[in-house]
Amino acid sequence: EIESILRERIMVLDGGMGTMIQQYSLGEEEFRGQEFKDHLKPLKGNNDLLSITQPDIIYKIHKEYLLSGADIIETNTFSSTKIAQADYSLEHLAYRLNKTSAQIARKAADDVTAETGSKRYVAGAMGPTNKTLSVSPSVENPDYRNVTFDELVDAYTEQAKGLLDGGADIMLVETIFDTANAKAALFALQKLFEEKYEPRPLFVSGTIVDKSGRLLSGQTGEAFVISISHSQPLCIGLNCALGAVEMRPFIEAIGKCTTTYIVCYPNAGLPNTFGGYDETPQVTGKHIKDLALDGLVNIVGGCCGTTPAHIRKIAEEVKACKPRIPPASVSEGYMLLSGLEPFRIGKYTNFVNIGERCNVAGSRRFAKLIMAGKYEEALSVAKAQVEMGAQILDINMDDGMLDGPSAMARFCNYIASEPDIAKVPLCIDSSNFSVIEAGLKCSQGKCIVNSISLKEGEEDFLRKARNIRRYGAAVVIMAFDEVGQATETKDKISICTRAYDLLVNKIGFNPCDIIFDPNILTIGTGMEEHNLYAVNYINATKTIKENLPGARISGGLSNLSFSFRGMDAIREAMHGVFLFHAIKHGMDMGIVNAGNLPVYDDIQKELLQLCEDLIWNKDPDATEKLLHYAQTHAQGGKKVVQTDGWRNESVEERLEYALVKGIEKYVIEDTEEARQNKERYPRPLNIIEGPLMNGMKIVGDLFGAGKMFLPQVIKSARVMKKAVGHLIPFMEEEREKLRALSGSTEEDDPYQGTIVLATVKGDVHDIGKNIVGVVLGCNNFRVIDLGVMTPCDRILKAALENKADIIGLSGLITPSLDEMIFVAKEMERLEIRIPLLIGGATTSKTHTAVKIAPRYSAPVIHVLDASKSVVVVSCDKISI
Ligand code: B12
Repeated sequence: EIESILRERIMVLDGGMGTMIQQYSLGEEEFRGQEFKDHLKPLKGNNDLLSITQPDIIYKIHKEYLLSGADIIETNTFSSTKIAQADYSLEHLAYRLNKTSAQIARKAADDVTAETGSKRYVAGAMGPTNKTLSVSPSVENPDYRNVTFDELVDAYTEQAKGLLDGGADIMLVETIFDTANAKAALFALQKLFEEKYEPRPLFVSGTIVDKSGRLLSGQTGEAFVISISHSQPLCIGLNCALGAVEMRPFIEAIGKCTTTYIVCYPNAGLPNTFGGYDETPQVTGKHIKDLALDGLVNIVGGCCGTTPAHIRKIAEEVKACKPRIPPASVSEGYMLLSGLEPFRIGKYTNFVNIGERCNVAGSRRFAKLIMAGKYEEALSVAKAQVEMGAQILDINMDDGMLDGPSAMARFCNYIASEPDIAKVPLCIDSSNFSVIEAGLKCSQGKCIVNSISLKEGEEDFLRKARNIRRYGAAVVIMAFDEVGQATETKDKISICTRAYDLLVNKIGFNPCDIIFDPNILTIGTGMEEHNLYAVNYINATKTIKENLPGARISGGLSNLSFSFRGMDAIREAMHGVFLFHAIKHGMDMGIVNAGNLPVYDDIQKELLQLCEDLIWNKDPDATEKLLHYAQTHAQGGKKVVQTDGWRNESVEERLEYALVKGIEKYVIEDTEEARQNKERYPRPLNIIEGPLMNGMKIVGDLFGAGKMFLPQVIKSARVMKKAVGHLIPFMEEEREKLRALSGSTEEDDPYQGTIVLATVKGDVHDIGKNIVGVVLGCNNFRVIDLGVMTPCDRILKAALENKADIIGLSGLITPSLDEMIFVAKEMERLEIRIPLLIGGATTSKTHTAVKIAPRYSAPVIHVLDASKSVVVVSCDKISI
């Protein structure tokens, strides 16, 4: 019913309750009423209690909002959980508070429905409580929490029961500043809807605390949407903390990443110095109308500082506006995960590295630290992996000497305290389901569970899967059933197919949340029956990917080479070769030691052939031969020392080699040698655009072909940056010379113009953009470089503040193209009239012309490389 109204028009929610109550200037006595006159603690300020002690006032406020045009009113239950009521020693009252409040709101809504003939609804409000699951209240103990997930689920269950029994039509989890708390509320609601109550539409509303665009617990809006979407809300949105103007970019960002309807109920502007709100109904109404006119909202209302007058104005303003049409699909076919930041695995994602080192069974160093209780130090293991390119972190605490659940919870809490680590999603890894649950209960992001299987039968499997879904996680399914672990291709396929069928067709599990692990088993053991293990994995992977849409494939790589323990060079070569083929056949991700994977093309030819033979089982003596190789060639299996033979090549070849291999040692020396060759490279920029770009192109090709992995590309990027860094002073010197030649002095305005440069939101590539910045800087442009992952509003704000003459956007991944379109659209909306430059490897002349330029009526120019950027920005025709 509500959904059909939402398709037709923008609905209106009520405004602030607290502000309205304040107008009654109630004293302690009125808060207490008859019933609580002897209560031991002060009760003034416990607004929710007024539903019991002053029900007429609450009814009147509801009615005022309804008569002002609100379609939906919120129950007076923001703090009606036993956790929040404990402040007043009224925890025992929680159920009654909720039921009574819902009944009052129900009556008000029904009365106004009868009076006006237009149907009104009651939203059962569930607030965040006064405790946060993701943030420690103690500075000294980052892992300490003053509430548990289970306590929150229990409290929210009781609250929800009261609201539902009292007649709420909608359940509204709101003012979320910690997604983990919200996940507990959603967990409670999902369980109630599965077991006891007819499901009601769910609205989920987060609170972005400031202009950083993050919740208090550190998540971005998009990561928040990913973390709560498993609960299938009808509506997602934002409320509180900001006014409509400040909220706009975040509402827009959220709207772009969800197919749900959007609810927006901001404060009446930002608070003044006394904490009050000055924004008038007219101003709030206008801002909300702007959002509506731009098709960004489906439900609007107000939060702190808003009154029935605000709601009346808002209702009037949006009456004639069309509602936002939610996109039919967003990230269709993508696996969506989140830490503090979103992580989308889709077509453009290369192999995903799951860092394996935070595993007590797999890393001696990590195990030692955990056993000694040195969790803070153990965090450095996690951090190093993220720095080396791990995009997800596997955490495993399976050791007989550890209390698994508490070790897992403690480490996850520590991770939550370290944003550089917490930004990536976690993979909670255990063979014990209670350890898995302990990890999920401490993670605000959308995690991966590693793993469950059909080992204990279907019932156990589905029970665990349903539970995982309530926690909002993706899941790894091991190819293991009641009979045992699948080793043959056909068994791997049939177990995975059966599991998929149960998950997708029986319980409606999202297929994009399923990852199969068809078991990477050890080869080269000397036992004939193990010879086909790698082949079987690869073949099963191919069939599973072809036949089970949405599902991904993962695996633990180190198992493969277990029989070559102690021979790191051999093991790494085996891993490199295996991954190269498995990825081509559909392997999406793997638990690997990020940073220790060799480049396929780098593996010494003879070793490569031996690994190929072993993996594809082409030679019955492959194991023997590989062992022999290890003993004779690789210094007892230790890593093969890199020789300096390449140093004899030409400088161009040396630079290329250093980039591809990620060797920093000689790069400055070589760059300098190239620079000295003035005949070939008259300008330093020629070196960047020549040998350095050529090297990066090869890196890109190898990366695209699955022959190089992210950690290695990071190394290449460092080498590139070092080389460019060496050239910068010379480019500046060149600029000074040119200035002197042109006769300009220091007193003259040194700048030809100002350009704001940024890599767009969601994109981390900055090498190209930095070069453009240097080149323009050296050509007398004032460059304001906003860095990477820059949201549109920051770019435009910087352009306006600095009176920029040009905006330059850089982007190297496919999603950046859409972001660029968005920036162009926003520039048009805000009537900015300066030229927009588009650059970066994925951008193109055609895309710029067909997709970006039509969105913006001022010039939009695609620029192929940094040297062209000078010509373009100096061209009179583009300035207006
Ligand atoms: C280095 C690199 C990385 C480094 C980036 C380090 C850094 N600090 O920049 C790291 C390892 C972090 C990385 C990460 C990823 N990368 Co990457 N990366 C590359 C690589 C190999 C080289 C890019 C580069 O620096 N080139 C050299 C510079 C100088 O060239 P350029 O940027 O094009 O810039 C020139 C011009 O385009 C122009 N220009 C650039 N910007 C601008 C702006 C303006 C205004 C103007 C005028 C001109 C201009 O001037 C520059 C100089 O002439 C490319 C491969 C490639 N062929 O591009 C992949 C590549 C871009 N990456 C890719 C991918 C998929 C990723 C990841 C998603 C991988 C993953 N699985 O997670 C992540 C992205 C995460 C994210 N959210 O952004 C794909 C993108 C595919 C796609 N179409 O989406 C590529 C193409 C590789 C591939 N073949 O698969 N990557």
